[in-house]
Amino acid sequence: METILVTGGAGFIGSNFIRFVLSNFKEYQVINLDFLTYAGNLSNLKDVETDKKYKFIFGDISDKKIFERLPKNIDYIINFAAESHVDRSIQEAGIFLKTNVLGTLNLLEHARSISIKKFIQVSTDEVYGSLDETGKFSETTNLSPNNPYSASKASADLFVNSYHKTHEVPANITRCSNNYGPYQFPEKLIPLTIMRALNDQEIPVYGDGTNIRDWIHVEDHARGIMTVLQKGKIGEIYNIGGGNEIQNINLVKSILSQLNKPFDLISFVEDRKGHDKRYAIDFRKIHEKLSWSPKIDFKKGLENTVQWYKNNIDWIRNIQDGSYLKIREQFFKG
Ligand code: NAD
Ligand code: TDX
Repeated sequence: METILVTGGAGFIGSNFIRFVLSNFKEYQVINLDFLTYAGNLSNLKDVETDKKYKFIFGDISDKKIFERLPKNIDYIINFAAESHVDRSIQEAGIFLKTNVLGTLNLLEHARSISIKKFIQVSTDEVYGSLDETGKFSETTNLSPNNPYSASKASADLFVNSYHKTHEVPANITRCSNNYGPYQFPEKLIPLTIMRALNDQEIPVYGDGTNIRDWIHVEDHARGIMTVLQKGKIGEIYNIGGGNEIQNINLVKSILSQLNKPFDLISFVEDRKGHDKRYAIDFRKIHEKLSWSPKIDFKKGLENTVQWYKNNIDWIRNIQDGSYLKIREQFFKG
C-alpha cells in the first residue's frame, strides 16, 4: 500500500480527487492535510470519512511545525492547498503569498527531508496569462500572470522547478483549465450562478460577458493527476484541459435555461480588474505521452452539475449560513 499526502483535500478539487482515488484505486491510502479555511469543508468528504484508507490532519502548510506531526512514510505529495479565488487576491494579496508560495516552499522542504517518489504541484492555466482570439497555452508558453493569484501560483511553480533542479526533488507540475463539478465553493462562476438563480437573485456578469474560459469536469482533472502520478516523467510539466471554450455570458444563459429561469436575472457589472480575456489549453502532451484525454462531455457534465447543486441545497445552505465553519472551531479548540 502506498501513501499519498494530499494537501487542501477539503476543498473543491482536492475532495473530488480523494473520492476518485479511494473509489478507483485499491493500492493507495490518502492523508488529507487541510487548514479548513473558508474554502475547506469536511462535509465534502462525509462519505469517505470512515474509510480505513483515509485520514484527516488539520494543519497549515505555511506553518513549518505541522510537518513534525506527519508520518514519515509518505510516497507522494500532491499539493492542492491554495487560496484559489482571483477576486479575493485583488482585494488582499498577502495570504496568497503566504499560502501559495511559502506553503509550497515548506512542502518542498518537507519533501526533501523524507524520501518521496513524487511531488505534484497542482497549478493552473492562469500562470500563462491571457490569450486573444487565437492560439492556446502549451507547456512552453511563457509565464505571464496578470493577477495576484496567478502571480502566486506562477511563483510556486518556479520554486517547484528550482527544487527539482537544485535538490533533485522528483516533481511534476500540472496546469489545468477551469474546473466544474460538485462541491465547488459558491463564489466561483458556475456554483454562484446556480445558487443565485435558484434564489431568483441577480447573476453578476463581469464586463460584457465575452471573456472565455476552457472548462473541464473535476473528475477528468482528478484522472489527469493520477495519470501524471503513475506515468508522468519526473521534471515535466503537463497541461490538463477539457477543450470546452465558452463565453461567460453563454455559460450563464445555458445554466439559466436548464433551471427555467429568465435571462433578465443577468446583471452586467463592473469588470474584474486585469480580467484575463481568454484561456485555452493545448493538452496534446499529456494526451500523446501519457494517453490521457478528458472523457466527460461538457453539456452532459454541466447538466449533472446543475442537478447536483439542486439536489444538495443543504450543502449550499450550510455555507450560506456559515454553519460549515463550526467543524474548524472544534479543531482550534484542540
Ligand atoms: P479551493 O479554494 O476549493 O480549496 C482550497 C483548499 O485548500 C481548501 O480546502 C482550504 O481549506 C485549503 N487550504 C487553504 N490554505 C491552506 C493552508 N495554508 N494549509 C492547508 N490547507 C489550506 O480550491 P480548488 O478550486 O479546489 O483548487 C485546488 C487547487 O487547484 C489550487 O491549488 C488551485 O490553484 C488549483 N486549480 C484550481 C482550478 C479551478 O478551476 N478551481 C483550476 C486549475 C488549478
Ligand atoms: O460573479 C462572477 N461573475 C463573472 O462574470 C464571477 C465569480 C466570475 N465571473 C467571470 C470571471 C471569469 O472570466 O467568470 C469567469 C470565471 O470566474 P471564476 O469562477 O472566478 O474563475 P477564474 O477567475 O477563471 O479562475 C478559476 O480557474 C482557474 C479558478 O477560480 C482558479 O482557481 C483556477 O486557477
